[in-house]
Amino acid sequence: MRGKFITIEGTEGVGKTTNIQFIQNWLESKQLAYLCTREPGGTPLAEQIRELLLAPREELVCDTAELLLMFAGRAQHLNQVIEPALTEGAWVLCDRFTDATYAYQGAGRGMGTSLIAELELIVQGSLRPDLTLILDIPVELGLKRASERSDPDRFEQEKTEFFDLVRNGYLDIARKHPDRCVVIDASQPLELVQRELTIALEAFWYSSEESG
Ligand code: Z5A
Repeated sequence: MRGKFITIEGTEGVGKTTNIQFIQNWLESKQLAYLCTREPGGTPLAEQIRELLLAPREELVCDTAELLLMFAGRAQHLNQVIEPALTEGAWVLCDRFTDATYAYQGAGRGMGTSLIAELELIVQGSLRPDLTLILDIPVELGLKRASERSDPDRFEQEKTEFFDLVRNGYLDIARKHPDRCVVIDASQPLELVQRELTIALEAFWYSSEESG
């Protein structure tokens, strides 16, 4: 049976990395074969594209170049890693996917949705995540958490207004796709965030067991 595709999303400092380990423990508790991966990245070539995208640089990166690099990495990642794993029956847990493109490039950079939707169709065909966990946090709190962690990459150097647009972009996606998106208040203490994650994962697990 084909595996399930779970993505985790959110703006800066929402705690994706922290909670991915928790989700991996949940997948193990269900004795599911799974693969954990990330975007941009996930294959040697796509990881090189990630380095190009995240490195702070003096040259201005134009929005279209940024968008195409995101989808170039995604095409490789899907072809080499995600599709083969799902076909073999493994569950795939991916740290960011195309919703990040709608939120960061579409809403944050102001590129809109139509070009992204075209590229999504070319690169992914009908493939979409089965479950998307959106960790939501007020932008100021997320930036504070992220700043205590490491030197800012090219995206983290953006202004608060950019991340407000990104956050609204994610909330729009959740409104448009309530069938697969669950928004979790990530400003809560970690135990409460993880309790909500467990509820969402268990509900998804039972519905996928029922549907076969
Ligand atoms: N990007 C894009 O533009 N378009 C695309 O299509 C894709 C990506 C796919 C790299 O992503 C960049 O690529 C990203 C968008 C862009 N922009 N940036 N920057 P990334 O996912 O690799 O980078 P990231 O957003 O910085 O993710 P991260 O490293 O996973 O960080 P995080 O979500 O903030 O997670 P964290 O390190 O677990 O948490 C941050 C801190 O908060 C840490 O000290 C935790 O201990 C703390 N924390 C976490 N949860 C809590 C709670 N509940 N309470 C208190 N403290 C907490």
